[in-house]
Amino acid sequence: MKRIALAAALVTALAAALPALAATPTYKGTVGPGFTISMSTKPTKAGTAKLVIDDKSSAHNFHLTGPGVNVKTSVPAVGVKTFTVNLKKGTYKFVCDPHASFMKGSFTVK
Ligand SMILES: [Cu+2]
Repeated sequence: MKRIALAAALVTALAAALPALAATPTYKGTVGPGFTISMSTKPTKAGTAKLVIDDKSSAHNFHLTGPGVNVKTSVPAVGVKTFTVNLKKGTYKFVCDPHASFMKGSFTVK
């Protein structure tokens, strides 16, 4: 009986934890392979967000800065990198550092 009670308690704890995890919004960013940088959807609300960045070029990177956030992929690295950030009110900018004058974008959190 003890084992069943423990299992039931675990299921209850997991059920309580899962919606919180699932609620973290995920946003995708892409840089390369050409001279392009973009986010398919942009965050608009403050709070924890997961950024999945697909860096497709060894000549570019994805660098996001804004209130409380400064995350980037490295220029020579290629691949998918995930960042968890705590977004606050304000404007966030993403650039490719070597080509920041024209490979850039932004979004505003309200
Ligand atoms: Cu670039």
